[in-house]
Amino acid sequence: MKSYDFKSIEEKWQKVWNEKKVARVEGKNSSGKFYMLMMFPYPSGKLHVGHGRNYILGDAVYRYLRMRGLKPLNPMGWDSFGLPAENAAIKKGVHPRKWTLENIKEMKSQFSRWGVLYDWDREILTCDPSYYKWNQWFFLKMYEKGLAYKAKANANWCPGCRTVLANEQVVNGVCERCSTPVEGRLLEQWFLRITNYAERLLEGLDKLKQWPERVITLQRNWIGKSEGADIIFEIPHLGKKIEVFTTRPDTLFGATFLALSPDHPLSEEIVEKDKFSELKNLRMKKGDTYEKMGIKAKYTAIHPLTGKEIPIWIANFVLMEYGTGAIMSVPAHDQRDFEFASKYGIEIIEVIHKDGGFNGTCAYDGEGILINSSQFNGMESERAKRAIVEKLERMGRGKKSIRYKLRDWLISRQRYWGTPIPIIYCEKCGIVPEREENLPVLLPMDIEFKGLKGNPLETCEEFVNTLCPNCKGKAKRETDTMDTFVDSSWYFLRFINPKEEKAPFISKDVNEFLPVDLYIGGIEHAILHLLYSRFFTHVLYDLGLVNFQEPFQQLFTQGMICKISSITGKLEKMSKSKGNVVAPDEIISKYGADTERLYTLFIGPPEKDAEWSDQGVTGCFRFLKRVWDFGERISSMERKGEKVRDEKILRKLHQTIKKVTEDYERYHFNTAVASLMEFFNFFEENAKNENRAFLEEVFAIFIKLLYPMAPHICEELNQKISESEMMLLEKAWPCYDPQLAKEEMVVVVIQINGKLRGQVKVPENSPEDYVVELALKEENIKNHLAGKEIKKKIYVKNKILNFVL
Ligand code: ANZ
Ligand code: ZN
Repeated sequence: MKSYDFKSIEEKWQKVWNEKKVARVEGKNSSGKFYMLMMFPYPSGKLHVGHGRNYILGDAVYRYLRMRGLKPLNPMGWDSFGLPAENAAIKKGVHPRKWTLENIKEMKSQFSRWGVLYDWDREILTCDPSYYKWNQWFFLKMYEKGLAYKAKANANWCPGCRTVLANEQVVNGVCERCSTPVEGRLLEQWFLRITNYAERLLEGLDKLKQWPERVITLQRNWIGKSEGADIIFEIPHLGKKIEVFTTRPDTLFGATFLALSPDHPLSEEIVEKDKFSELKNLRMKKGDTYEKMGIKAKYTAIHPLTGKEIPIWIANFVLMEYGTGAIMSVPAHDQRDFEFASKYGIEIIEVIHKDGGFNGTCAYDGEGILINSSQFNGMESERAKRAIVEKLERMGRGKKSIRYKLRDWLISRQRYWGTPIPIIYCEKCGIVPEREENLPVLLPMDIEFKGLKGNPLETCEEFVNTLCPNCKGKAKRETDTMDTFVDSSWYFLRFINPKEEKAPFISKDVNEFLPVDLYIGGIEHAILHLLYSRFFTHVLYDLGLVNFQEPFQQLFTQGMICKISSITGKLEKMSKSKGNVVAPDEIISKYGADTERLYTLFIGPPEKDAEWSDQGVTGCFRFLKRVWDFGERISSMERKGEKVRDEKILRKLHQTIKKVTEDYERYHFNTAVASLMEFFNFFEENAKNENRAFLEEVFAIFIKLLYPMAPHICEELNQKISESEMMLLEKAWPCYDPQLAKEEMVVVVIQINGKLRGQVKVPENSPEDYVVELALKEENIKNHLAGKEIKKKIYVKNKILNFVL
């Protein structure tokens, strides 16, 4: 008997799959289209087993769908612009392109060693001019439509690196790279007007029935729609008005002061000159993480309904980015206002009454009956909101208003390794978009990186100096590059026509293939990437380039793999920086890729985080070895006599087909593995008869069920025992006989402290959880357990469940 030589088996099949290009899809497939997609990776270097989860899961789905008769489009590419490449370049002096291409080569070979299949003929590279040209083209289209614009915005500026940092690159107020204190700077930057699409992006969420609820909620909160009113307060001494946004116009009579953001355009006009340094200080300490602080203004405002004078404050908890950057403060009914008013001794008036409501120690922010509100007294909050806004509207002092938390998308990066923004500044004509026929605006390659500071494009004469497309006069190019989220906002469209030179894609083809039927990726992309991709698709719909508005029909987000960190000693997401990385190469050379794949799928429910265990790996290896040995045993048996069926094994087999099929349909690979292991144990134990024909029949089905998860070993065994040349990938998924798959029902008696209290009827071999769940629904059991604590549960399969109190 040959022993399980995973190394040569895996190499052999990987070669076959590669050479035959088994995952290639040309045009629309006759068996119906199915587009599945794994979020494409950033080529950061070697992948670890945590990354593997995504790709292995996707590959198991892919192979399963193949056996169900589909030939999904399953492409792969590289999200290959971005900061790590540039940082590596500055540190080591290698060009970002070189660094990136080397990583891609390594990662591609890792994919191959995992045995994951993609249509590599469609591979795309976002850092390639043939790709980023279309980022520029989309930018120009959006510019034409007023969806791309330039404005001043606050940015984190590191004087050390002479560059803008993303929020996550600022650690405790200093630059994560050079530790220089980061400054706030107003810079001219480019934005995409995603806020124009806030309502549509919100409405679109209702149509995404096959997205995880959690992601829908995250997106909804991110867009953050609030309905309320804009109310105008006059400042007579200044002859100006301040507009506030509130969701609670019903509390208007409780507004005892106005609070303005330190960044509010009127802030400098309304504070005394000698308070300017204090104001500056407030600007550095904005938001909820700081203690509430304020400066009293020298002017007062007039309450629109009472006509009373109320003070104006500059307050650090009011943000310029939301609403109007100014609020009416109602300390009795808003906790932040309450804390601020308490600190500075400002008047507090209760206007919403409710039993257990405002009691003077903290704000009551619920609804209730209006008091201290003149003619509105006695009204319910809901009605009062409408009545007060109507009154303000009649007076011209306010109006209904809807606000969103969503901000426009700041796409400017003062960085090299990204798509140049195709804009030219002409001495005569001002801002001029580059002409379409001049695209792509190429990123210059000839740059010295070692020890570099700031954006090298700024000092690259050949890049910056250009001629105006309009007047042919002297002009300079924009040196900002685009956020890399632009690249990933439409790559799923490019996969349809990856080599098209005249357009980003061909609409007719894209409309046939999209939306993506199944999108698999990490929950960390729940907000930005998915929102930006949805935004892009809505815009392309409006441009008439695609005929659908939502790009991803079904979304599956897998959990992360964690391991105890050698640095923090805690269970952490697997990552290089935590010192808890397991390299696939190690596992593959010791046990083979099929073992890694099987274990990765067995590790737990795929949507949940899971802890990597070395014992789990060896367990899976031993299982595959036994499967191999069994296959060897069958293939060494003689074919003689008639097929003799074993009813018991057949029943179990068909139950397993049913169970595993259902698991695959829901991507519950972990329970599919468990069922297959259980079946195999049963099969081994009961396969006493030496009838090859029957054993072979059962085993052939078993390896089909195992195949999507452990494809190499199964292909090899299939070739060994079956007479046809057909690969498993091409074979059909097994069907079960419903009669045989029907599970026997058994009665489990329920005891409490050893006394018989009831019974439940359940399928044979039901797991404990399920039986407990049913038992707890029985009236009699509920009564006996009421108010008592279950100390222990004793479960004897198919017989007894005993609750010990
Ligand atoms: C008066 C009021 C009374 C408020 C009350 C709340 C309770 P959401 O739901 O998040 O939209 N607000 C408005 N703009 C703000 C800004 N730029 N910075 C900080 N706070 C701001 O919340 C809207 C509420 O948050 C608004 O309604 C306003 O306070 C505050 F009993 O106005 B409210
Ligand atoms: Zn010009």
